[in-house]
Amino acid sequence: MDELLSPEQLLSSFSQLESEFRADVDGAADLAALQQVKTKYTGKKGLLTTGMKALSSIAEPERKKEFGRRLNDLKRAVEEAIRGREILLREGEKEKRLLTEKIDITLPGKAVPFGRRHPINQVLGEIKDIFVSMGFGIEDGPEVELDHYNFEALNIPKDHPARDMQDTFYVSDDVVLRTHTSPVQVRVMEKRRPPLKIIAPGKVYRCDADVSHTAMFHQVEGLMVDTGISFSDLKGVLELFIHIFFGKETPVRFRPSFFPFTEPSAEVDIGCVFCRGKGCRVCKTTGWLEVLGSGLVNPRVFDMAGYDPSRYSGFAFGMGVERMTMLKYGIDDIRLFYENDIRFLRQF
Ligand code: 2NM
Repeated sequence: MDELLSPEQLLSSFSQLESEFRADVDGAADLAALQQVKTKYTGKKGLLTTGMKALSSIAEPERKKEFGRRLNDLKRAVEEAIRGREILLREGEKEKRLLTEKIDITLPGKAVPFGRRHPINQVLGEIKDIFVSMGFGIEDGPEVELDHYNFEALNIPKDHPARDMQDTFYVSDDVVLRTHTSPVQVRVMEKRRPPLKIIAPGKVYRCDADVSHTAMFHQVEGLMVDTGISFSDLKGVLELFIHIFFGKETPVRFRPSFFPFTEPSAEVDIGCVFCRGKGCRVCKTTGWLEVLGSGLVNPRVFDMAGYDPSRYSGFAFGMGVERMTMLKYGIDDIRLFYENDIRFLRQF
């Protein structure tokens, strides 16, 4: 069929095509076979395509016209037959798939492994909720902090051991990684007038690492300032917090201590959760565990923040979230929180 045919040859092969294409189309058993039939008739070198080219060899206009019309009709018929067959074959293949690809919808599904919040974040959320329920607002600030806010404004003197390179990460001479979240509270005092009732939760950094210390840990510090705030307010708020967090039967005591930013200062102990106060290795036989530092804000801190110490008083406190979590769940090594051992983390 490649070389040009005479009009007579053309006509005879044409009649043959008319009678044969249906058998070809209907004989195509699948879509691949049908594609071959498609190529045979309407492809670049297909019978109909070459037929069209052969039109030019017919000299007589009437015959040429007649022949052209029949060729066009035939082309339409072929294309329509192929389309029809294609629909039929697709239906059939779909039918076959539906029969063979049956799925058992009664089989149990694949279990999706659920993640959970890190225990430190869970406890951090619990602590925040307790203070929010008492009317404290939540504040945050930079983790890379000026020496001024981290030490100077908190009345921590230049020769204080906390300022040592051994304990503090220095970024430059006057910039440090904050060693507590107190600088957040200093920044808030600078911006706002009393009354103030805030907590500052967040990450802090100390150059330290053993079973009870990591270079990064979490703190929640709190500050309440108003006229007439006394040590009773401090005791009331912290006792209530401990009774909600550890349970209302937990023994609490306040023990005199010292911080440069509070005067007087107190450390808060709870009855040892490991030995129930009998005395053990963890509480070093005292029956008590230290959980919080606290005190009435040092007038010098108020002075530097621009608050009049003769008019305002306030209390402040601070706690380590990792330590609170360890005591709540009886964990003896702080490093477990940061080893990403899923067997440990899954228990919370
Ligand atoms: C503690 C213990 C005692 C404290 C003091 C202040 C501020 F900014 F008001 F001076 N914020 N936090 C404070 C007081 C923190 O942590 C053991």
